[in-house]
Amino acid sequence: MLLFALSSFKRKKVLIVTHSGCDLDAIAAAAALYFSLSKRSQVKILVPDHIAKPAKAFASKMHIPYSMNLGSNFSSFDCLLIVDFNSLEMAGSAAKAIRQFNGKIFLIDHHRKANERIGKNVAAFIDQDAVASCELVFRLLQRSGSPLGRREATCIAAGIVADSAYFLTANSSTFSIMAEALEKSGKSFSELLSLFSIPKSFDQKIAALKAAKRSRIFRLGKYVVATSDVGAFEADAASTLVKIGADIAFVGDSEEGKLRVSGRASQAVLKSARFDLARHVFQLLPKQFPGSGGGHAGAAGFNGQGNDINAALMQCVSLTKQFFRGKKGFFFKEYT
Ligand SMILES: [Mn+2]
Repeated sequence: MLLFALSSFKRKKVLIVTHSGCDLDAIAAAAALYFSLSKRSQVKILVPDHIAKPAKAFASKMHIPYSMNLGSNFSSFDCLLIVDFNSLEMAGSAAKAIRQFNGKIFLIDHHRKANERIGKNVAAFIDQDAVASCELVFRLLQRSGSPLGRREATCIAAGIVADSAYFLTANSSTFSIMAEALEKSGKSFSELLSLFSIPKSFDQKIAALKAAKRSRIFRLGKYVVATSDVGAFEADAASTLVKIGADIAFVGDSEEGKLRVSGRASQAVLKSARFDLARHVFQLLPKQFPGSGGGHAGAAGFNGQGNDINAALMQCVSLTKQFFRGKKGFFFKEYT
């Protein structure tokens, strides 16, 4: 369902806002809109607080201008165009100014609708079935009869690759949009990827390999759980353990009384067992260890106080075990 057209922005001062911790889909969707609208409107992009590395690299290579802070008041703009989020919680430091904004708010997103609406005067284009906000931007440009220029097409293709996890969650319509966007971008697929791929640093490679070398391996029914400790890049190392075979990985570090644990889980365990790292492990960790934990089903973390990383990692394993205990085929053993 399309509730607005690009003509709504004609000759207006438009502020495009991405979520805080802006990812590639968000910056690419914002930029596709920016390039398209700039011909007839005054447009700025706001990225509140923080931008992820691939998104930053892409913005720099594509010459996408954005600000990280525009003050606490958006009254110099006629309207806001919110991209890739629909809850004020994701707006970071821009939340207050969005809440107080008196003009019209437009919104494009593919996340689940938040319980609380972002404002009163909102025209929202939300489709949870879209793999990326860039897919929705493509549909908006197409239905508004706006030609897809090289830069817009490049942005749309990049956002789709990133948010579909390199097409893992793609459907046939993703591929037809991708085919058109890539053709109009004038780029090959590998040229597109080079706009946002970040080579791993030396330290990152060592951390991932050390995590594998020091890992403890457990079997939980048909699933493999791995734990490890490294001095840095825990999240990265946990992803690596999942890539090389673990269904669930916990990697942590304790330093000067501070304790951090990152968890990652494979799509297989999320889907077939309905396991949720945030709910079943990380939100429960603070009962034993002072600190706070949370995140998503497949990627979550804990930050707190403590010196005993092994105890924290074993508590993660034990909470995971509790979830699987009583399920068909349950048994537990450590591989040594
Ligand atoms: Mn997205």
